[in-house]
Amino acid sequence: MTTSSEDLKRSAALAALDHVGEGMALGIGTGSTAAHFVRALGARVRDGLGIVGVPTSEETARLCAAEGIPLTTLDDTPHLHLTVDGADEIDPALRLIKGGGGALLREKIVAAASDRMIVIADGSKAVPVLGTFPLPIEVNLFGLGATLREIGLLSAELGLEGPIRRRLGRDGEPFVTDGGHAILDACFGRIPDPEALAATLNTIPGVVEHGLFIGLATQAAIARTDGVEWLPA
Ligand code: ABF
Repeated sequence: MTTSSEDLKRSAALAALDHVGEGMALGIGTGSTAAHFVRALGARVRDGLGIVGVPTSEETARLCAAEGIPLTTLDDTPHLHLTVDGADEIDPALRLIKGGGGALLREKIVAAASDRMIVIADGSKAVPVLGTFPLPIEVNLFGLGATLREIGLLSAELGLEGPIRRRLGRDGEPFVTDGGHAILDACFGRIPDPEALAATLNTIPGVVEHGLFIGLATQAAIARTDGVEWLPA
């Protein structure tokens, strides 16, 4: 029997669910892998598990509501025990690219409010070096052209070249995040020094947040056809 990519995503989600316990406050991720986690968590909640969740997007909030998962906010619950979320790329040092789903700002705020973050993914997301997946950068709409130019100039100083494009939605219109911002996708190909790029992006005023998650993930459950690999082992 062949194992589909959805089967693998579900396996990773179920592995993370084993780390969820009674009374936890959870950060709940966004994307198709996180959606498997939400559905499995919903089944546990309906069986009596008492948790409360903070969703990382409006989309996840809707899915949680449909599953009957009790939700709260970081205003009412500013400290979370665990966040479970997907990623677009994971390197061996547990550095991530996130934001392909456009939810990176809330995802990063929620992850930062959590004691632990488990990343769930199929094996295609594990890479030796970040950057094949275009890096999402969330920017304020004001001054977008100037911010894009500055990102290009400062990235080039780090030796990073490649097109930086404003993301469009499925309807072909400019994509707007839950926070009302634009996303720029930076196609660098390889990011040998993610810390340096993250530090540089953090200095640009129009950059709201970027998709480099460094020092946030504590574990990753990576599902392959022969089983779930945990990082660190
Ligand atoms: C979120 O969803 C994002 O940070 C990431 O961009 C995306 C991964 O989606 P999927 O699980 O559908 O590949 O976790």
